[in-house]
Parts: sequence; structure tokens; C-alpha cells
Amino acid sequence: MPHRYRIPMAALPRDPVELAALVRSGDRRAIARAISLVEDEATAAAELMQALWPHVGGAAVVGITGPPGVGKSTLVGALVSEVRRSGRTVGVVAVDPSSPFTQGAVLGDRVRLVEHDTDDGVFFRSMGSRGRLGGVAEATALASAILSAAAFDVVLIETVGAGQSDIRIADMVDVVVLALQPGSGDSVQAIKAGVMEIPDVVALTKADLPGVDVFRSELRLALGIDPQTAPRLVELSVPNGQGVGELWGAVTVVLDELGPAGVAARRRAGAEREAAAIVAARAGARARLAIAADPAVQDALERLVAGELDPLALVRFLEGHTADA
Ligand SMILES: Nc1nc2c(ncn2[C@@H]2O[C@H](COP(=O)(O)OP(=O)(O)OP(=O)(O)O)[C@@H](O)[C@H]2O)c(=O)[nH]1
Ligand SMILES: [Mg+2]
Repeated sequence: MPHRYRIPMAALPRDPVELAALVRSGDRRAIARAISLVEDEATAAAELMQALWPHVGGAAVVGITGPPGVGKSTLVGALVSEVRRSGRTVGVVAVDPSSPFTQGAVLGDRVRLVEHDTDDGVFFRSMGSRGRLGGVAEATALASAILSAAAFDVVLIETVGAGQSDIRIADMVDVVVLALQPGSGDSVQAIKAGVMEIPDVVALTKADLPGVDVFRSELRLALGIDPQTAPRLVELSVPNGQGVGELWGAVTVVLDELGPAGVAARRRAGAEREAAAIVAARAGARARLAIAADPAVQDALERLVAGELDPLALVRFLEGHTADA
């Protein structure tokens, strides 16, 4: 066995307030530990976030979302270089590396990491997506906040998703970039059907692939219904060095147009949707308990099953019943 020399490192403070101070100074190990605390839902995470929160908010937070394999990680890697070229620092949170789709991408992330390995202006973190009570969305939002408190100028969040069932990226970022490659017909349909939220910028990835012309037309048609709200469309071919600067330019224009007040309004709206989701979940749980304990409702349900009460009559009964309550 060859000898392995370990460079001794000072232990990180256990006290969350001290750890928060180190995070703010940009200490990489402290940042990594802080993200682990929120990821593990450690009790110290509450105190840590309380100490950090007054210092969160300076970073421009950009979400890169899209179906599996469209080239999000590749794009994020290229964006990191682009942001660094502009002299700004950037932290990255990549979600869902443990999904079966992303085996290759995890390797890709590592390869890409090497490029920025010695650069203190870049911090990269992958988040697992399983077995978390608070959910990956919460951990991701908190990791993003930690990177913001650590004074990175830009935070990029990569999430796999086609819009609906995934974490609500729009609630935790300032600008949403949706990546789609030629053949992402399902997503185009989802946009058309209005079930997918319209992003700020659409990145047409892999524009070097055949079928890009047809796809561009489909996309324009789906997005261009209302030119007022149509997102910017940027075509990219990362291996050919095409479109990355333009994409970052489009993101910057969105941020400039929003201005500080617009960004603040978006953040507030996102927090309000999150709050509504929490309240709705609580109310739902309370409603289920109330129904289970309410003999009149139970009786109505029995009658429904027995064929004595039709569904519309049940709705009328419930509406009247809850109005009385
Ligand atoms: N031809 C071509 N291939 C690309 C381009 N960008 C990415 N790819 C390839 O597409 C594959 C998937 O790229 P990733 O960046 O891992 O895609 P992803 O969206 O992050 O994937 P998941 O995280 O697994 O959802 C890889 O093999 C990339 O090399 C591009 O512009 N052109
Ligand atoms: Mg990826």
C-alpha cells in the first residue's frame, strides 16, 4: 500500500452561526457543509438559515430546466465559462443526478468540473433527489440561498423536468430557461395546451442535429401565440461553440428588463405560491380528518356508494354542509 498523505485541515465549527460566518466569507468547505446540513434536514439547518437569510438575495438566480438528456448540464457548463469570462462568480446546483436518466450526466458533470476545479469563482453541487422528507425542492431552494449568501454573483439551478410534476423551478429562480432539443414534441404540445408555464428564454439545444428546422417552426408556432409574452428563443450547439453567449445575453436582458423591483416582485410571487401550497396542503390534511370524523359526511358517502345519492347531489350536500360549518 502506498502511503497516503493527508493535509490536515482545521475542523469546521459545529456552531451554525460560526459556520454561517464562514459561508459568507466564501469558505468552500463551509459552503459544502452548509448545503449538506439543509440536505440532511439537520436540526442545525434552522439556525444556519436564520443566520444566513439577511445576506441572501444578491445573486441572480437562473433556472435551467427541460426534459431528460436535452443538454442542460452541457449548457450549464458552457454558461459557467461564459459567466466567468464576464468576471462574475457562479454557483451551480444540479438536481437529480441519481435518476436513471442521468447516469451519463453524472460522469459528464465530473468531467466538466475538472475544467473549473481550481477556480474559486465556481462552486458546483449535485443534489440527490430521493429519501428526503422536506423534498428536493426545499433542499434545492435552500442550497441556492446558501450560494447567494456566499456572495456568488450568479446561481444556476439545473433541474430535469418538463414543467408539470417536477419541482416548481419558477418559484425559486429569477429567470427560467427551458431547454428543448429537436424532437421534444411532448414539451411543445404541453406549451400549446397551456399545461406548461412559459419560460423567459427557450434554449433550442443541439441545433446541429437533423430536424432542427422543423422543430424551430413547431416551437415558434407554439410560443408565438401572444407576441407580448413570447419568450426569447436562442439556438445552441455547444460542441460547435454556438449560441452560449447569445443565451447568456438573453438572460441578462430579462434581468435588466425586470430590474430590482421586477425581480423582487417575482420573488414575492414565488414565495406567495409556495405559501399557498403549504397552506393548501395543511388545509387538505385538516379536511380529510374533518371528513373522517363527520357522521353526516360519512352517511352521505355511504348513500353515494349504495346508489341513493348521486355525485352532483353529494356536491350540493357538501357545499351546503361546509357553508353551515
Ligand atoms: N449534438 C449535440 N449534442 C449535445 C449538445 N449538447 C449536449 N449534447 C449531448 O447530449 C447528451 C446529454 O447532454 P447533457 O448535458 O447531459 O443533458 P442533460 O439535459 O443535462 O441530461 P440529464 O441531466 O440527464 O437530463 C450528451 O451526450 C451531450 O454530449 C449539442 O449542442 N449538440
Ligand atoms: Mg444533466
